[in-house]
Amino acid sequence: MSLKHTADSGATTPMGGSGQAPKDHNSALPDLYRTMRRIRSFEERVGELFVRGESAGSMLHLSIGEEAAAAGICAVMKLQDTFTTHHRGHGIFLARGAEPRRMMAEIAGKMDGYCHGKGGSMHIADMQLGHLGANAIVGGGIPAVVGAGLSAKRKKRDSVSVAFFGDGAMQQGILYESMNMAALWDLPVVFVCINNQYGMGTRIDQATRATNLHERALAFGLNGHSVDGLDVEEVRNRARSIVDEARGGRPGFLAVSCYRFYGHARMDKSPYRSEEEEIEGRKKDPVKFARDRLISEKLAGENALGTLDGEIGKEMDDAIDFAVSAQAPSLGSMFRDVYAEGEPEPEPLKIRLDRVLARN
Ligand SMILES: Cc1ncc(C[n+]2csc(CCOP(=O)(O)OP(=O)(O)O)c2C)c(N)n1
Ligand SMILES: [Mg+2]
Repeated sequence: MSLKHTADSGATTPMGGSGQAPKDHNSALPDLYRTMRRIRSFEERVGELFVRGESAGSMLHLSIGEEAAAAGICAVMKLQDTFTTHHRGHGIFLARGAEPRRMMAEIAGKMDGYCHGKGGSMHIADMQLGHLGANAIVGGGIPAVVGAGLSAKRKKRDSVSVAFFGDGAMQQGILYESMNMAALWDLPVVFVCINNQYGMGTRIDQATRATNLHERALAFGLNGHSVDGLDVEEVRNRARSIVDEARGGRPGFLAVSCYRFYGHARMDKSPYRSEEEEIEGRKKDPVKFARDRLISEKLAGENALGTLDGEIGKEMDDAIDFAVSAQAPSLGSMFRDVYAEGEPEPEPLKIRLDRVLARN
């Protein structure tokens, strides 16, 4: 899938099926639903990759329940825009046009991955798609968009840079330095906080008294808003004005509230929250909400949606098969693409270790 599909052209193709005539030929909802459905299916396969022992590293953070933030905001970004993500960024990259095969291969630590297996789930990047990098340090990706925004402004490029991060980053000082500079220099930058209510096992109201997150951005002179991440169209509409205004030099902030359906990472069974809470939280399902609306608005029928789900399932099955059978990087390629061209490569660890041990 190319970026063209996810960029909001305003002219989308509603899905027919079940003999129902599409009602609104200009609705973006079918495309938004498709993006969210692909994210959900991809994440389910990532979980499978882990269970099969095929993922590189033990930490995998799924964005199930957060699909509307990724789909809604990426839909209003343009091809030339750039972004960074936090450690829970698979869905955002998919919504920006990443190929599932190359993403899955990266998560499996294989040569065919976006970073030849050296980035993995939490450090994936691709300059061609404007992905300036996922980052495992909470808040770590935020300052990079200020630099990208400054560069775009100085070079008079029509490009917005968006930082995606979790509610945990709202307690990090780097966010405030970044928001301050973006506001002071009128940079084309947007800060997006995906508020899934938890930072690992800590609920947001155990981490801060100030839970109206956008108010902090307002205090810095940003165009700050909050939106409910249940309704992807609402997210898209709110994001559109914020991103458009940022393009004109008014930086923005958007907090999207949602619920982290599962544990922090694959090993976490969420012992710190009750079953009742999880059942209630998972009712806030943006994929189901969009599906129900497609049907009630007669934008799609059950049959067409079933066919679409099947197609997406196949696409993601193919991605996991591809990743599992792909080649692992060779030991000799350990430092390739890690240092700038012309820089001397460091001594491989094993050689260094052997040398140190031989000295003692
Ligand atoms: C600076 C820093 N402190 C602590 C950690 C450990 N850590 C990893 S993820 C995480 C929680 C992040 O929560 P949030 O930002 O809300 O993102 P979410 O996992 O909910 O998507 C923490 C504390 C870290 N990676 N970086
Ligand atoms: Mg969180």
